[in-house]
Amino acid sequence: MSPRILFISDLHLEKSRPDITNSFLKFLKENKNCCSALYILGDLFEVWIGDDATSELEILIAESLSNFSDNTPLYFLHGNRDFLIREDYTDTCNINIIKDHHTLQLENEKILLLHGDTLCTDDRDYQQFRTLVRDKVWQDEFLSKTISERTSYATSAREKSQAATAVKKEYIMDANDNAVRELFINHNLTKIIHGHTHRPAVHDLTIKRNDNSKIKAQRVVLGDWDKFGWYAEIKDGKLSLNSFKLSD
Ligand code: LP5
Ligand code: MN
Repeated sequence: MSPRILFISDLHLEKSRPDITNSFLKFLKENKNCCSALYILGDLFEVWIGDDATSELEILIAESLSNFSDNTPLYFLHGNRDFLIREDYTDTCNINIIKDHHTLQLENEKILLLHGDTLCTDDRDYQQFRTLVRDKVWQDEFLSKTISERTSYATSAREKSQAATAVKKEYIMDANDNAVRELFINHNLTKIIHGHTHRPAVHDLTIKRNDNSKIKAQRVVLGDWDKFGWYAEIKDGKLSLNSFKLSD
């Protein structure tokens, strides 16, 4: 049997959205034992302030992922909301952390997996913020604060982000065409899967190499789970993007 591999991102799980949590638990139940791997490409949680700040929701998700992983390997790469997830938590989920920009080697091809925020190169303010918060020294210092201090920082960061994104031009918050092209060329592959932009789509592209030769390529963008849940699937060697209505 050819492998069936699933990809999801941007669930933004949070206490105030039990519909998303329930739909995710159902998704895990339905796909347990009938796929060969599940990749979570970032922003599984709405906000993550440290592995020591887990409560009921995070524990429930860890148990459900660990249960799913009995027969199926699970992989996670960081998003811009949950980049502080570390092994203390993922060990309890039995999920493997992979690097953002992970090359998945299949029998006949390679697929690049990423969260997608690194492609938004026109968003200078965000890229500056990203560089700051991905720095290990900054992270260790942040994680040494009390949970209550970290909660207020995160709340303030969310408010600032919401204010900033409300007035940013749409194209600034989307993947930059040149960054996409460079990714295909530098990694020498023809398929990438990412989330983050909340613009679910399958982009069929023609990429012009530096020697002017052309290659056909595909960029699959996962959607955020809000009214619908989204997943990409590789089945019988074909890559597709799928959605379903969230349950209550
Ligand atoms: O997340 P989203 O979809 O709203 O927008 C993103 C980019 N914003 C972010 C910021 C996160 O939402 C903040 C929450 C992180 C949770 C982690 C908690 C621990 C860290 C606490 C940090 C102090 O990623 C947004 C992009 C958009 O995607 C589209 O790509 O545009 O980028 C911004 O909005 C960046 C702003 O332009 C500038 C940065 C605002 C944050 C400033 C933090 C200041 C800290 C406050 C301390 C008092
Ligand atoms: Mn994101």
